[in-house]
Amino acid sequence: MSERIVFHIDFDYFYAQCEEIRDQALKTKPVCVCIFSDRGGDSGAIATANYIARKYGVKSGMPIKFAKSRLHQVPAATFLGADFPFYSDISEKAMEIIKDYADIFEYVGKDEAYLDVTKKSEKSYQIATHLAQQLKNQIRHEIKMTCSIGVSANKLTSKIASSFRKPDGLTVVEPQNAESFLNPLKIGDIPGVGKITEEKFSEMNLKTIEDLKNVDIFTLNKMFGRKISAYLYNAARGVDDEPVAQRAPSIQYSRIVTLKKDSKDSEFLAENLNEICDDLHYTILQHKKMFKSVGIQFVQSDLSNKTKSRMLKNPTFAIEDLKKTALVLLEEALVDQVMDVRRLGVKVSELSDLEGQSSITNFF
Ligand code: DGT
Ligand code: CA
Ligand code: CA
Repeated sequence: MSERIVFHIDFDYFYAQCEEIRDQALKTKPVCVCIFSDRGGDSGAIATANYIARKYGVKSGMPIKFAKSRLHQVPAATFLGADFPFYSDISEKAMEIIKDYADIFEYVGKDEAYLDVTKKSEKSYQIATHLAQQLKNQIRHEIKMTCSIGVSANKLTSKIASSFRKPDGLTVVEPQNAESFLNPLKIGDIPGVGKITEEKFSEMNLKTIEDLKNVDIFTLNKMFGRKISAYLYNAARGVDDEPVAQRAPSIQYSRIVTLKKDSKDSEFLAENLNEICDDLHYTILQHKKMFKSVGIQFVQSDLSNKTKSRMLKNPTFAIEDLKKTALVLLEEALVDQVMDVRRLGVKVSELSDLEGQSSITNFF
């Protein structure tokens, strides 16, 4: 494969940073985003935490109770329930910006993507570095978010590079520096190498990627089989031919609001729903989209979620279709509603472009 330049971009402490974007006052406090289980109280796990909370030892996946005890001496520490529609919204806005920087854009997940920028950078690391800096700046200005970018000749090295300096990092590894960049890193820094594999190497007194390079391919084969050992052998040398494959997120637009009061009154909720639909419809038109699926979401008084959605017969951009469907879903959802609703959301998905529709008759 001829020389490429590839970015890996990863948003910093993503869910927690989204909460900081919504409420700037959180920026100076430890913030933990929690996924509460339905058992109530503090049962559940930490999805992520900002870097202030991490200083106190809070980690993704940790029980909420542990995180609270680590932070018990910090009155400002804030624990928030995860608000996935809001994080998706921010992710979509950021991805819209990012994809314009790529020759080939590969969406990996809500906070992560690969970009092949070989053409856009004219194969120059100087131009590529400038491009990455520009991208970071644009995301900072328009989304108010920091991210970390790794730049190298392949996906593997760029992925390692993006997590090399976090948050707000930019790590450029030119091909001639790839091995010296990788050598001192831990074997566990190679994507896909988990705790168990790392432990196996550790028992052989192998810790760094440089140590791994001293293991011959036959030994690796015996330990892991052909496929994995080939991957490890190449990874340790910064070799990876995997192409950046065009992949777009399945886009949806959503709005969610916290109601003035917790309620399950259908008239009150319908009024709010109406406003949310107006707001959401504005976004749909702005992006010149049609939708085929409509959903509503309740965040209930205990922060648990309830969702309902419906597929329409045909794609539409009509606000009447949006409002009518959302209202039907609301009425259905309220039939057996026990708890009050704290937050109310509407989303549309199965989107298609309004432009480029072959015939106007499709609309009517
Ligand atoms: P970082 O290290 O600055 O990239 O921090 P994050 O929080 O962005 O970490 P990352 O990139 O591994 O994960 C992106 C998001 O995925 C994160 O904000 C929350 C979610 N997530 C990560 N780990 C877990 C986990 O163990 N459980 C759950 N439920 N969600 C997780
Ligand atoms: Ca991240
Ligand atoms: Ca990530």
